[in-house]
Amino acid sequence: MPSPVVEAYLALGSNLGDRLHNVQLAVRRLAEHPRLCVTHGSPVFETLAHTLTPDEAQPDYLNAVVRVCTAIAPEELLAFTQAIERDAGRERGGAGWQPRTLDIDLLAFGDRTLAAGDLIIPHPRLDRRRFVLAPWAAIAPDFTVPAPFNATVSDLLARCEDTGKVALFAGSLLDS
Ligand code: PH2
Ligand code: MG
Ligand code: MG
Repeated sequence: MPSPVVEAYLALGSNLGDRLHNVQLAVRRLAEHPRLCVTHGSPVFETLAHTLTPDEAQPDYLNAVVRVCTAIAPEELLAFTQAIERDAGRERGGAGWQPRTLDIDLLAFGDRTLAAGDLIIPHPRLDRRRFVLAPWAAIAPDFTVPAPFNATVSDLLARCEDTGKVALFAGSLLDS
C-alpha cells in the first residue's frame, strides 16, 4: 500500500560560514528529492545562539522553518537531512552545540509521535526556542503540534519564555 503524504516541518539553522547560503542550500537540496516537495518557507531570522553554558559566546544563527509534504518515512527523512548537513560541511562529534554550518531538525511529522534513538518527534525542546517558534508561526500558526505539546504553534509562541534575540533578517530562503 502506498504511504500517505504527510506534512512535516523542518527547522534550519546556521551560525558558521556563509549562513544564508547554507540555509538556502538546504532548501534547494530538499526540493530536489523526488518524493518530497517544499511547500512553504518562512522568513529568515537572525537569532542569539543558545549555548550549553551561559558564558559561551557564539556567532548569531540564521534560522528558518520549512513545510514539506512527503510520502517518505521519518527515518528516511532524517537520513536525507543528515546527508545534506554533511554535504554542507557539518562536522559532528566533540562537545554539544558547537557552531555549525548547517543544522536541520525535524520538528513535526504530521500528527505522529515517535521516539526511536536519534529520532524524537515532535522535537522535544521546540517549545523553549523562540528561534524555532517565530519562523514556524509565520508559516503555520494554526498547526497543532502533537503530544506532549497538544497546542498550536501560535499558542506555543505566545507562551514561550525565551527572550533571546530573534530579528527578521534581510535575506530570503530562496536564492535570488
Ligand atoms: N541550534 C542549536 C543550539 N543553539 N541557537 C540558535 N539561536 N539557533 C539554533 O538553531 C541553535 C541554537 C543546536 O542545534
Ligand atoms: Mg538543532
Ligand atoms: Mg540537529
